[in-house]
Amino acid sequence: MKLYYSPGACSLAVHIVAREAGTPIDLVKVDLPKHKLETGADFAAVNPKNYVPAVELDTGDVLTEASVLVQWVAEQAGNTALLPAAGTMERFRVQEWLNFIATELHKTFSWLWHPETEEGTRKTVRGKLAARFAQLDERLGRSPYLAGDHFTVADAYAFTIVNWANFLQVDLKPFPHLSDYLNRVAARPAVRAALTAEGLLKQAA
Ligand SMILES: N[C@@H](CCC(=O)N[C@@H](CS)C(=O)NCC(=O)O)C(=O)O
Repeated sequence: MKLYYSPGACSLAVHIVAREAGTPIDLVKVDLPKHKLETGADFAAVNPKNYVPAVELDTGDVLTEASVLVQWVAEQAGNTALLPAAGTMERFRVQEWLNFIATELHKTFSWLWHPETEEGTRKTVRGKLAARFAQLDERLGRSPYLAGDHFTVADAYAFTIVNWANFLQVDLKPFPHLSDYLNRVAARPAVRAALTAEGLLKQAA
């Protein structure tokens, strides 16, 4: 299985889940501004949507969308801690969070990555994110992870997106439970391994 990724991008969520599940993956780096692979090949030939993450299966099938890919990897591994069994309330809770992260956080946050986004829009985006962070903070004041007592695929995705705050000067100080959660998730061995493999964390000497 190949994971097309860019360091620290939303593809990191899929990478983390693969490492948490013990699923071997081949990482293929994508130059996002150029939409090229390191070989110089066009990424659009793999994923016509031209964005990461994309997973290429051994069958040659290509699957996309972060919130779906994290579920696919956990399901293939049969890991019901990362993704509870289909049809259960616990599964729907995880999916509820995945959709929240995709639609309320990920795509809102994306605006801050674009240099052409104007200051007025940036201010609106920061306000919307602060409201969503307050909701996450409230939740994480009641349970250690989003869906309850255990780390799930929703936490891999939430960590990946909320961690962008550290690169985009978004203040997390007003959200102590969320800040503590980010630190706890960042300390997980699988997360450290994924960050290190993406060149975002120096290996201990
Ligand atoms: N709907 C997609 C969005 C993926 C996405 O926004 N990917 C970003 C990186 S986090 C990207 O590759 N952007 C490059 C581009 O759109 O040109 C998903 O949820 O996976």
